[in-house]
Amino acid sequence: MNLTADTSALAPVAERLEADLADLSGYADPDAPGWSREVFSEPYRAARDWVRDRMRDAGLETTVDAAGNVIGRLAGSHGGPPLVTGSHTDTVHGGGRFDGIVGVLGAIEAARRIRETGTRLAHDLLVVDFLGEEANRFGISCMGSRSLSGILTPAHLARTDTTGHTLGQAMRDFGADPERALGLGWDARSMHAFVELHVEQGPLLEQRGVPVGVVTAIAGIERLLATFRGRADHAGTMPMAERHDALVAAAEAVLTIERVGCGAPVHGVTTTGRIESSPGVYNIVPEEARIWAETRSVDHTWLSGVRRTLADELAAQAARRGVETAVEWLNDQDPVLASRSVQDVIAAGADSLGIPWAPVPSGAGHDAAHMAGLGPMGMIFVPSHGGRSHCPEEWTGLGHIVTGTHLLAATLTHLDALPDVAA
Ligand code: HGY
Ligand code: MN
Ligand code: MN
Repeated sequence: MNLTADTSALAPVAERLEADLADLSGYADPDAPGWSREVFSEPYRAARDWVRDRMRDAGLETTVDAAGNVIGRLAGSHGGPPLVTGSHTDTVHGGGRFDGIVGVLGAIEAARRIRETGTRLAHDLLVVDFLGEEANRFGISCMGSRSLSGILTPAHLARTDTTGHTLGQAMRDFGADPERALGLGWDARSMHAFVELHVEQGPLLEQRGVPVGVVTAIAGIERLLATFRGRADHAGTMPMAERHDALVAAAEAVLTIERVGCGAPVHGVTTTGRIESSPGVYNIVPEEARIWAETRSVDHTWLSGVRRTLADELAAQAARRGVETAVEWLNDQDPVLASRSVQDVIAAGADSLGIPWAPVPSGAGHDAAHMAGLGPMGMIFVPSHGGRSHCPEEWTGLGHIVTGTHLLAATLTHLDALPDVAA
């Protein structure tokens, strides 16, 4: 791919990026571990006010849409379908300082460098801090990008947390307009292209000693709630062979879920995140148990196969113990391929800047997966130390963030120069 623009001048101002990362990390829940900034929390609200100010300082015209997405716009010379970049600033409970944050602050710095170098883009550039990317207490992830891609539904808004509060109420309390958010969907192909900078959240780049990943696909996510119904009995008198122990059946299922998750051809994982049983006392054989699990893969066929395998095996294993099962599935998202064209532009941009790169799948979900419905999508990964993420130990060195931000600015400039970007 022959790129025209010389993008070496778009290198970020490392000290400014470092200061932004430190400032944003300061908006965290003092009573929670790590750098917790969960969606709808007060630290999250304050952080987004700060992000909006940073966008303004960068010369972006800022708005907050009905879904609560904070959007900064750098006007292009001839408008048309915008170039879009961005990520999220909410964290998981006990999260770190880089997941999502690198993509928002990197995008703001890229926009600053494009302006400061007098680089005139043809297309408008939109920098987005998407509302609530992380799976929240309502069980819904990527609320802001779902709204923009037209897949936020009334059923999503009606989902309740353990207190009976609905997602719609939480969005309203936060200042969003959930009913209008349902109709916010942009038209398909309404973007020139979308590129998200993100930390890898896995070990591949660091293990290979490569500073940049060009994402090939984003994993699909299927979640399940399995309920096991056995029989309560006296724990001291009922012989072992005559029990219908729901918790043992659930524990066996957890090991089956782990076994089934091994051996995927490209990328596939399974995780049981939670187990509960009742009545939950020493001297009664557990009558009921529940497990919450998920399976992910970039491979649609493998993912569908795992659903069938788990449904069959969990029921058969429990039945051998005289325990009934019910498995509810929730599709969080399907696997999404990154645009070949955008991957090629990222790779060519890296080559022109002398940045080594490698193609990598994303086992993590991202707003990019939903934005792919609106135009050609690509992602740039930078390494996560030890592959750790969704924990206070999450770490990505400033050098990697500077490299990724430079490549983001270059990629946006190269994409802008293309009359059209193939999906
Ligand atoms: O769960 C995920 O993959 C993402 O971090 N929300
Ligand atoms: Mn993320
Ligand atoms: Mn995350």
